[in-house]
Amino acid sequence: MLNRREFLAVTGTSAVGLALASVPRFSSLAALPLAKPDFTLRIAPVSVEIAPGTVISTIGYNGKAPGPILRMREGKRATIDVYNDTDVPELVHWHGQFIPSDVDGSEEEGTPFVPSHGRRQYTFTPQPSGTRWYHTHVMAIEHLDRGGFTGQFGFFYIEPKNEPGKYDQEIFLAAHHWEPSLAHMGPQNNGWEIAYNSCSINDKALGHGDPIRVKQGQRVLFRLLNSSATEDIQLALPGHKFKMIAMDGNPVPTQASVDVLSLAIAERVDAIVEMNQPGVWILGSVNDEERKKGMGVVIEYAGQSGEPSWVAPAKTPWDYTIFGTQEKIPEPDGRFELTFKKIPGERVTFNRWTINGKSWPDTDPLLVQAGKRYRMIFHNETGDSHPLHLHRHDFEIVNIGGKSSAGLHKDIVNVPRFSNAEVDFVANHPGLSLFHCHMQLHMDFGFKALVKYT
Ligand SMILES: [Cu+2]
Repeated sequence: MLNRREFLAVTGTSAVGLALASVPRFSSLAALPLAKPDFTLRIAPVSVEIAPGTVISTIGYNGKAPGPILRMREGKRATIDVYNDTDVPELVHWHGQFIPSDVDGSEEEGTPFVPSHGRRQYTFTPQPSGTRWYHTHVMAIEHLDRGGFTGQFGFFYIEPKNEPGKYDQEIFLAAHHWEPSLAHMGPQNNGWEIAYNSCSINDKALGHGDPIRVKQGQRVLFRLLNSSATEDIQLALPGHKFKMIAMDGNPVPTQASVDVLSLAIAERVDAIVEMNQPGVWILGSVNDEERKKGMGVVIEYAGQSGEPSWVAPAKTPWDYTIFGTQEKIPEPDGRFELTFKKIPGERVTFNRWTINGKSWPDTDPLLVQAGKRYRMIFHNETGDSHPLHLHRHDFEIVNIGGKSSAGLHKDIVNVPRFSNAEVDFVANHPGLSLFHCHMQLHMDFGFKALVKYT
């Protein structure tokens, strides 16, 4: 793929371009309630050495990227102080949580920014339980040192009353792409895309940092996150299978096992691996080039040593429906037909994206009434897949690419290219809720709409 790319001279590491008024340090402190925080996040520049000589200069949380794993208890109110030591206003989005719009971390919903060199307190009651994540929700536009391109992401685990499935080790792994630059890819009329120089799982590229140490016979629960701004990933661990426990934090009705995990942008997977093939292995991207750039981690059995092994898995199409059921889904009270199209950037700018012929901020709001069930019918008339996200609610997948499903609740649904999908949501969280594609270049260039309660 790389040899077909024509790299532009422009890179994303340019200085901040927006002339944002700087406010005095901690100017907002006086306005804060006095609640003692359960957690503190500090947004600040950070250097992450993902491999010897490969130092990523980015923005992170608490001096790290990814940020700390925040463990909360479902239903137990939590307060998080967020300090912003950067020169631009920031937002922290609590992805996959049913929380009020004013703390959800979305400008479009009216959440206030964390001011530059200021502080803001987020207080909410976490629900539902499961593997969620927190991340910045600012737009990047042409600034490849902002938004999802940065190290502003971390796990946010909401402990349920009972943990489904027994396991011996719990491992959180967040995959990310680093060092973005603008590139030309795809057809002649296509707009700018993004290429990356390096990748990591957590804060290390493949082959660097400590391996994950396991023992034969252990059941290891992997909580995986694709925190990439723009790339879907596929991961495999040769000789082992992943038994799916939860997708996007929600337990799946059918715990099917697979050789390869697909994670669209912002998706999470909780999967159990039985360690029954002693050796030293690579858990990594099935894409050779991406794995060489660092997308992987070494799994080392006790008493084993040597170079880690990689064996390419057989190609298998990803199919959400094997984790669902074929039960009957109730008829919705209303339907939204949504057609997605691309306005090509013609190699001189970014592509633009439309929902029913309109780009944000002109997209029509989806008007709902509390307590009712709605079906979103997606018509993807573009050559890209789109990881669609609805804030403050979850989707139940009804149909994906012509296959029906039930019982699969997700907060991201990746709609394949030139294909259709149907998802239901129950409008039971009044307040503005943002619906958007989670691909940074798509959300920043028009692919957004609001769900409004009437
Ligand atoms: Cu998209």
